[in-house]
Amino acid sequence: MQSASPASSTPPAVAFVGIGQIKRLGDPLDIPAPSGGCSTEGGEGKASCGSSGGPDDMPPEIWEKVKNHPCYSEEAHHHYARMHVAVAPACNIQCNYCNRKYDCSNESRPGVVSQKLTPEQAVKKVVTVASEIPQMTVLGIAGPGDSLANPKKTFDTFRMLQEQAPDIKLCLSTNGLALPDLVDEICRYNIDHVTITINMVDPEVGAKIYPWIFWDHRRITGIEAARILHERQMLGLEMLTARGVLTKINSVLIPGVNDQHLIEVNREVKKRGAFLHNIMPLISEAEHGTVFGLTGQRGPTAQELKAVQDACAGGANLMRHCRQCRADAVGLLGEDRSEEFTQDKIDQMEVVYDLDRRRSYQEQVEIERQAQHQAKQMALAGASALPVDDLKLLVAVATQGGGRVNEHFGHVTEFQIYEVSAQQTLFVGHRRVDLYCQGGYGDDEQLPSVVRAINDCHAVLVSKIGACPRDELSAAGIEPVDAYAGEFIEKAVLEWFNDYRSRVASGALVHQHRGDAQIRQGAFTGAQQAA
Ligand code: CLF
Ligand code: SF4
Repeated sequence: MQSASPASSTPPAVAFVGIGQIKRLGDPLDIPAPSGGCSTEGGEGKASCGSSGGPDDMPPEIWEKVKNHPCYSEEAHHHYARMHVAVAPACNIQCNYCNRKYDCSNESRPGVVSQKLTPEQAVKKVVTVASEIPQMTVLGIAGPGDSLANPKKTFDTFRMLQEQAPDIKLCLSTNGLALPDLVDEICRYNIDHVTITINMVDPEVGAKIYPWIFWDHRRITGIEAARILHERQMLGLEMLTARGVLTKINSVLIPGVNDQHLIEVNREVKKRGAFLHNIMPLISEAEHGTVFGLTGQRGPTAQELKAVQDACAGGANLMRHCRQCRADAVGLLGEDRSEEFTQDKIDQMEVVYDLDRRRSYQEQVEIERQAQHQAKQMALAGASALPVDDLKLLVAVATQGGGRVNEHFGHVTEFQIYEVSAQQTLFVGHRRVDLYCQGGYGDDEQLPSVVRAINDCHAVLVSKIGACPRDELSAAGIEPVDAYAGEFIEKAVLEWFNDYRSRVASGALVHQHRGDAQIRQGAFTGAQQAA
């Protein structure tokens, strides 16, 4: 773990401008309660809903907003897809992890240039995708620059889409500089979900991340730039909270710059009503041509990322299923179908926006989710019938979606990782791996890297597995399990866990701690999958 930035431990000397008020950071705010809403107020340790919450954890009107948003609900990301349209090329700030030749790395993996669209092209693309993929429920504008530095293109897209496809949820992501001026516009178009990238609440930390901002018709640098950005971000967040817009905060974890400081960020955004906090690893490579890439600033290891996330427990709820997707991503999180919807292909497609078909698909999904929820509750009841212990371990799951164990070990490009105890199963992340099965044959050279990627797990649940990987996993101490093929994931994980505990209790098995995993970072893209 990197040491805390010296600046992060001292309270900032600057004041920030609230809604018609001036307060010092850390002072209590008098913001109105979110209109309805999942309260994030309260002291640390107070339970509140988050991306892993369900209908029992939040008011019905909030559940309505999040239940089919794949980023705001962890459960939804197994079933529902999002898409982004790259209509916003300009940006009003500079981040040291960004190279303007590439997508905005606040919401996108740097290194992949998007096809930029006009609002008209974008709307046609969304309607086309929604006709083909009924589980696509959310349109996000996340770059390739900043959505609110391009307000006309962003809001024209939302306005036109709302007229043509009113059932699609609207979502945007911003660095926050222009946000306070545009909150009314955001509310006018019923944009219920806004992400603000907040990497600091101390301008001295900010000055290490942002070399300049463009503000009030001039370029401003240094601590002054970071201070203005910070004040605008806090004000924008407060204004959104006051209007009942669900706000997610993205933070890029930069070791040695803001790692420990993000715990304070988490606290401050919780105070201001943020719904979720998504702490993402810095992706930094020299070939991206960013300041951080060229100066050798590294990204965090997966263990460092998890340590900061765990240290935020009790604060704003964390999102842990982010895939750092591209500004033109299409599909379920973790898959990218953008290649199926390039402009030339869309020009050839006949589009019929069939709202009934979309609705009936989504009704089926809701039935499936209810069954999934009930199965999980029953498995949890089974767990609590066993003697109490404090065992908590990780399980890797091979899935191709739908919330079920339904992928062959050899076909996995991403494992989902669950932390399981007698009290709960919790999605804690994903692990990208190279395909083991190449054209019908297992690639034995890949196998050790797959094993290393899940080396901290006690078991891997798959729909099927060959003899060779089965032996290698067992030799490494990871139990290969295909007994739950087709079952709901949480139920399967809990049932395996109960069985494991019974074996330990009977002496048939000695419980042992696992080692560390070697985890690959970065977004999952079609190109990487094929490579
Ligand atoms: Fe897109 Fe972002 Fe909306 Fe989601 S993504 S604008 S909130 S619809 Fe999601 Fe992608 Fe992570 Fe963003 S997985 S990078 S959090
Ligand atoms: Fe790049 Fe996004 Fe930062 Fe703008 S806000 S500089 S586009 S990463």
